Amino acid sequence: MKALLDRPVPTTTAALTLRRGAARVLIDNWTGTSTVPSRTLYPHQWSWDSAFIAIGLRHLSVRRAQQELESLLAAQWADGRIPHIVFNAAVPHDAYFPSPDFWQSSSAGRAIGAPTALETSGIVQPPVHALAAWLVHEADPAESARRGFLHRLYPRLAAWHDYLHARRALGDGALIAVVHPWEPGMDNSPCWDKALQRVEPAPPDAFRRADLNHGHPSDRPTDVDYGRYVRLATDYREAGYDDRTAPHRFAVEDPAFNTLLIVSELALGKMAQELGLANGPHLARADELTRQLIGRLWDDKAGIFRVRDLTDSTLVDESSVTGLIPLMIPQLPNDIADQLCQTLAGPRFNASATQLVPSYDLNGPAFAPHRYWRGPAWFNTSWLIERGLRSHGKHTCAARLRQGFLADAGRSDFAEYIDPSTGAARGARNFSWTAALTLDLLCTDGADTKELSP
Ligand code: 9WN
Repeated sequence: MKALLDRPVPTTTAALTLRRGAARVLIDNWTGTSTVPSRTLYPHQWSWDSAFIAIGLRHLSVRRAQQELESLLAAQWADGRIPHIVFNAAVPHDAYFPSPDFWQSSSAGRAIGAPTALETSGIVQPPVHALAAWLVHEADPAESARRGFLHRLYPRLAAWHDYLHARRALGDGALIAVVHPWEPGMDNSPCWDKALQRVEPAPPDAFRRADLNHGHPSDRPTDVDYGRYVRLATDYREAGYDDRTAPHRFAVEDPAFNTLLIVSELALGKMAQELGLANGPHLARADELTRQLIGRLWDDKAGIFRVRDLTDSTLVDESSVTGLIPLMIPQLPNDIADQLCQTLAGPRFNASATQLVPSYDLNGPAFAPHRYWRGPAWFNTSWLIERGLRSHGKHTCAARLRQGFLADAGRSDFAEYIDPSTGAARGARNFSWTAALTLDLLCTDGADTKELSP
């Protein structure tokens, strides 16, 4: 454990204290093979959490960061999907809902290649993994080469992206659709409300929530939301998790999910180059997805990207943090990047109590400062935006966001999220991605992000 704390670090006392606190969270949340997001609320391995965690762990131990990603990929399905949860068999079923006996992956998903030796969920989360793998590789290229890290990861990550392109381009073009509100990782965002209205909630006595054992009901999604989540997941399971036959009564194109795929395609392009392989489809896919993201989701009048509801093919008239994350795309036209920066600094997202970016329009009709993804400011989305600002040369805004992030992370005991109107910590404390991304910001300290430019 001491060795983890001994890698080179920033030197001011405050930064050292913050770094030690963040490292402590990651050490405490390590299970031996991966890191739980939170010891209380989320006692298993989550897909996009592990990618963010690996990005931070690389500053403590590159080997551990590699293991974080490799343990997740060990649960990849034969059709290429990376499940959103990998269950730890040693954790009692009632510690988290929905548990393995709800998803039944090894039996219900068997025909399409779910692993038989472990249990997972059947849905996915945003594809930030290839970006994470590339950043882990770059932290120590010699160690990466010695262990054949990219060599092992590249085909698996390519299969993951192939799954998304082959099975999830459900609209009129190449953009990927998410089919459950847990898939974009922003569970109860107001952006899903309209599409969810069409889904009949499962009755409350059909399931028992475990999140309320640890989280406050006013912070968490409502029971009606949960009923709809359960209904959608049950329908998917009953179709054997097969996208060719599943009803997918909720299907939306989400800007952040597609942005992370674009950035991860660029990372796969870099990996192919490093491995001396042909470039593959990655750069062409990134270009085409970017073109369609702008064509299908950009709302020029509102200065933000919108979610597209595929049932009636309309843009959802809500402004959420998801619509700012395309700033991460290096080839985003300058005029769009400029408009996104204005939106970020304007009344919808400029919170009084924090520099972090609220998850939803502060003046929007559904704004709720405590309730999960309906207002609170999350650290991972702010980390993505900080990176985007830097990649577009907006260094002053990026520095302000970075400083605010670090101050709030320390002050809040690495909270899951904070109330943007009071700055109060909410949700779980000692939350892994908050700690991991704190380490990353401390250790990269505004370094260039040009590495993914095509
Ligand atoms: C459902 C683990 C996950 C994050 C998600 C966040 C929350 C789960 C839940 O926790 O979702 O996947 O039970 O609410 O919304 O982004 O990956 O930290």
